[in-house]
Amino acid sequence: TFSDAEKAAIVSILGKVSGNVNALGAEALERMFLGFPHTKTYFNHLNLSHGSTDLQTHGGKVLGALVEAGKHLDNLEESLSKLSDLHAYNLRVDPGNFKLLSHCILVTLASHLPADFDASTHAAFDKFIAVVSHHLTSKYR
Ligand code: ZNH
Repeated sequence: TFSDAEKAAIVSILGKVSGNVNALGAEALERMFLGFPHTKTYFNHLNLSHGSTDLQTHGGKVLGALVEAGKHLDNLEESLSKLSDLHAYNLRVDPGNFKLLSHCILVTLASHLPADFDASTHAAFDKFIAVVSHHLTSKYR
């Protein structure tokens, strides 16, 4: 659970992300695919080259899901339940990959919003992505 200060920091960052989810999401994915090439194996059916529509669309879905999650900070488990089913039962993404994508999202947002990413905002946003990732990987058997 999040403190009031953490909630304020998370909501503030997401407010600045929400108008630009495709581009920021594509950048985060591109950082993941370049830094950790094995993560590309889940996306054989997409065009992962720089600037592709697929990268923009999928990146927008991932960051859009975070923006949506930010509206349910007191109720993340339930609000992420469908997405959790998808990742656990259908996509079967190795849970270790969530740490890699989380890192790349954090770096992307920090580099685009440098004035916002003081240490406490960094910590709050890192915690937020970790909690989301926890819920998305909680149904694996
Ligand atoms: Zn994921 C999908 C989110 C992580 C892989 N995803 C997805 C979607 C979303 C997401 C929203 C869409 C769904 C629908 O359509 O319905 N993810 C997410 C988030 C996260 C994630 C939020 C964190 C934080 N994923 C992840 C990882 C991976 C993945 C880590 C690997 C590496 N996903 C995926 C896939 C898919 C998805 C493969 C499918 C795609 C297509 O389109 O096909």
